[in-house]
Amino acid sequence: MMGGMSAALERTLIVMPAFNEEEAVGAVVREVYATLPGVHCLVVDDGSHDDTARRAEAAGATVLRLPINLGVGGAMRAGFKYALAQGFDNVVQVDSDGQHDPAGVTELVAGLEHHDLVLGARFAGVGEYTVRGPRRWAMRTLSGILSRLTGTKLTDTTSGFRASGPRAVALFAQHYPSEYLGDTVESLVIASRSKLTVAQVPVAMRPRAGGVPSHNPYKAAVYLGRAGMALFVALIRPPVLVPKPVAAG
Ligand SMILES: Nc1nc2c(ncn2[C@@H]2O[C@H](COP(=O)(O)OP(=O)(O)O)[C@@H](O)[C@H]2O)c(=O)[nH]1
Ligand SMILES: [Mg+2]
Repeated sequence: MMGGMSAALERTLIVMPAFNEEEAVGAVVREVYATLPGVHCLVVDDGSHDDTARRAEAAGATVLRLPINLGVGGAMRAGFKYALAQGFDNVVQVDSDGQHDPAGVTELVAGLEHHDLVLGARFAGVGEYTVRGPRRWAMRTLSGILSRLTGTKLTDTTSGFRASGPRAVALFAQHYPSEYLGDTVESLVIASRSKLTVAQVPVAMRPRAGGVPSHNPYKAAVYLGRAGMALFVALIRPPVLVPKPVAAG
């Protein structure tokens, strides 16, 4: 069992989207390597104005520097393309601010044995992460819709803490939404329409280790409308079908 997990971790690329995260990114990269032996770590520095890239590199990560800001979705798509080109089977998104506990990655990757996409859900009874106001309401509504769509109960569809298996990596390298806050939601629609299977596992969420969140109250208020439209657009798009990979060995 342990051997199986470390082999799976060696085939896993941790992708960390980062925008002006110089305060936290170095420690997060170090924690990822300390917690997950054999894993590779790619920080996608999305046009930061600070020392993010240098600190990530100093901590041992491979750094992909985007010359202009593409947003989290654009950065993740670059990460998926990199993973595909370098022959990684799995991608796990871990935020650069320290909110995602690398210890949760093991369970997310274990879930890939049976599913194409495994979400780390923050409200499934572990930890104390809370969100208030319209963002919370939006998250609940979206979770209801997406649970029906994916055929499995999802309670936290906006979580970026998630693992993608080979079929999801191939799909997301081609199609990954880049709209603000729409990436997490719309990618689930794209996955379910491409007949990928989705599951969730409970994870604890921590406070940021430093720096400032990218959200502000106005943007969060616009979130539900945006996400709703993203959902609609994703639903009218023709599905992308990904062939099942031939089993190795
Ligand atoms: N690539 C990229 N990453 C971003 C951008 N904005 C935020 N991030 C990263 O995305 C992750 C989540 O952002 P954060 O502001 O903490 O959002 P929250 O945790 O949902 O409040 C962090 O690792 C940020 O560094 C961006 O414009 N581009
Ligand atoms: Mg955060």
